[in-house]
Amino acid sequence: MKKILALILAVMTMMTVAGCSGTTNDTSATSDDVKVWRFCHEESVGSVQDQFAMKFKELVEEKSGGKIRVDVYPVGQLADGVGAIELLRYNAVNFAINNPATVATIIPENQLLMLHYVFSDDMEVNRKALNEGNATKELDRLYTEKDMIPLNWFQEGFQVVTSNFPIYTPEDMNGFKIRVMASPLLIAAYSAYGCNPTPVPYMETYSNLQLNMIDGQVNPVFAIEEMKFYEVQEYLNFLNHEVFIGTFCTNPEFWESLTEEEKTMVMEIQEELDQYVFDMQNQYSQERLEKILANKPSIELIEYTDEERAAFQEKAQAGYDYYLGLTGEEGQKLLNMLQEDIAAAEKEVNQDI
Ligand code: 6CS
Repeated sequence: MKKILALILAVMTMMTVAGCSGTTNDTSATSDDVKVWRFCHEESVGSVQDQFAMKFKELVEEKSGGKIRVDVYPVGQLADGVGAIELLRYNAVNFAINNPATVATIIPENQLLMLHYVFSDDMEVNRKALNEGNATKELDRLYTEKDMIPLNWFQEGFQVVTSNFPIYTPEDMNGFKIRVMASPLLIAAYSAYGCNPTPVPYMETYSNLQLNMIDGQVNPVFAIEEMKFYEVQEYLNFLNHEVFIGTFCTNPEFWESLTEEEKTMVMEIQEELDQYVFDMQNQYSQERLEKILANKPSIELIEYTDEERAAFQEKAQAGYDYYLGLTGEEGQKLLNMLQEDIAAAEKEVNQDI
């Protein structure tokens, strides 16, 4: 608790020194009566999360006729992924994008979204399941109980394993020291392939790879490009086993302080952003891969046949057992819901074709 208060105090001081408003959604916050909303995320400038935040800023400022200003804090400037959750819950920031790993210790059930091979290979299907399904609605409820309100669940691309040796079978991963985000489920899931999963902060991953403290890591293509992980890795292994999910959140204290008009504006903007971020992650997955190949033509891409993937899928079952052991009935209910959501979305998308 003391640590959280110290973090919040440090951040508030930093924002005041930087000339930002002192209190949230407070019209007296700036001399010209402009309300200031604060938005933080952990990714680089120009990343998927950053583009989302900057578009949100543009739309809020435009639609409010300049009455609201959005200050975006990227690159974990205010706090790393886990720290940013506390800033959001205590309303030191008003909006944040987080991911299931950063919330894992607060809401273990949400690790459902990192189970291997739980999602479809078709991003449109996943989008429908995340937007319209019951599993995210149930997660919304669990998040709200913990002082976070999810406004949008979106994909940032498939997770890709990078390494200095080719990975064709789970056996090739034996003893592989892979950097993962700090989630107990991810540790269990990668251990099931024989890996030695090691949590390392995002911003320290490049230097850990460079110094051979770790052998590889896992992230979407756009992140592998912008964080330069490819410079110190030889293989991109496209297992398509996990989808990186971003959660755009606010908190109840801030939300309740908004007028009905402001709430409606935010909800309309998040709907617009849903299409925007979907198109962007699609475009980034292609463009950033081309950039990696242009900068490092020697890098090898490994793709898998259904049969080769089946060997990984079989091992991935241990991750499900771990998840269900950890979360019990609530976890089982959520898993059933997500699988039904994906099956229903698959049906709908295929009917549309
Ligand atoms: O791997 C990570 O820790 C980070 N990856 C991405 C794509 N976004 C933020 C996150 O913390």
